[in-house]
This record gives sequence, structure tokens and C-alpha cells, in this order.
Amino acid sequence: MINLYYAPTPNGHKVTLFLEEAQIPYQLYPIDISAGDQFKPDFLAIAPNNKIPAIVDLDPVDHGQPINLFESGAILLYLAEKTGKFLSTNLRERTATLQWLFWQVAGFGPMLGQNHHFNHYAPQPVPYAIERYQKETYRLYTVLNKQLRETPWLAGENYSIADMATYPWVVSHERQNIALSEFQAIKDWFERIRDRSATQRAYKLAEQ
Ligand SMILES: N[C@@H](CCC(=O)N[C@@H](CS)C(=O)NCC(=O)O)C(=O)O
Repeated sequence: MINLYYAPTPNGHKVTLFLEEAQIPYQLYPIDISAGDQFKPDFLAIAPNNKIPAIVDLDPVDHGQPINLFESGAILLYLAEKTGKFLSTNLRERTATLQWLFWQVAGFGPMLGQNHHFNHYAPQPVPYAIERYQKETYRLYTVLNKQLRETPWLAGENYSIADMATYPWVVSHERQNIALSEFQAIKDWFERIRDRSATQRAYKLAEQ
């Protein structure tokens, strides 16, 4: 059993996408980040960086003590290795998957997060920051589109944890002032992921 500490945000959706695809048993523990649940001692004992998502694997493959884990990229990699799903053992495909996973967690996520912040949450408009993160968002979408013109999924022929990490941030494209009509390959990829039944189940959880 996997305990998932979750809020319905892009980083939270990454893990529910995986768990719904892999169909392994899990239990959701909602963390209300607008109410400050992420700073409560019980949560910090699992996730000292005070951010969701985090998991506890009660049944690790080494049959040892439960494993606590935070950081969405580390969680996706852990779950992929535990289940043998969505991360190829083929050297080239695995390497490409990890490359795009790291691209998402180190670039696409944080830069789009800053875009959201300066466009929607900053207490006063900061034109330099708005322009900086808008340009960076556009550049990253251009990189993503170029890759998806070459291969159907980010790491090649198979849906992987790299796609699961990236998709939830594209869901919010309108908030990032991005028109998917400008990025046809992303649009096609986006619609293919959106229409998967596991994706629909994962996003239903956000409505609870
Ligand atoms: N690098 C982290 C980022 C996680 C993150 O930013 N989580 C946000 C929600 S999407 C959060 O918990 N924010 C609460 C806070 O910063 O206090 C990951 O990929 O897991």
C-alpha cells in the first residue's frame, strides 16, 4: 500500500496519474496547502521540504521499514522501479525518459510556477519578472513541441513517467498565456493523455 500525501495541484496530479495507470493500491491523504497543513509536524516528518506530493510505501520491495519519500520526480522514479512500469529497461529509452523527467522537474515545472506566481499571485505587478517568465515559458513550450514532433511520447514510442510529470503543467496552459493552437504536436499529445481513462480517474479525484 502506498500512502499519498496530496493536493490537487500539478505536482500532486503527477503521482495520481502514475498510481491510476499502474493500478496499485493507494490511500490518499489530502493536504490543504492553503490552510498550512504542509507545515504540520506529522507531515514534516515525512516531507521536511513542506511541499506535496509525498508518499509512504508501507510495503517496500526489500520488506524493510516503510519508505518515506518527497519530490515528485523521485517519487515517479521510485514507483516506476517498484512496479516495473512506465520506465523502460532499454538503455536508450530509460536515459531519454530520465532526461525529460529531469527537464520537467528542474525547468518546465519551476519556470511555469514562477509564471503562475507573477501573473496571478504577486501582490503587485512586476513587469520584468512577468516578461522574463513568460518568455521562458514560451521557450520551454517550443522545446517540448519540437520533441513531440519527432516522437509520439517524450522519451520515444512509449508513454512514460516523463509524460506524466509534464502533462499536469500543460493542463494549466491558459493560466500561462499559452495557446496550444500554436503548438500542434503538444496539442495532439495533450489530447491523447487527457483521453486516457487513468487520466480521467486521476483528475476526478481532484473534484472531491
Ligand atoms: N519540487 C517539488 C515541488 C513541489 C511543490 O511545489 N508543491 C507545491 C504544490 S504544487 C506545494 O506543496 N506548495 C506548498 C508550499 O510551498 O508551502 C516537487 O516536484 O515535488
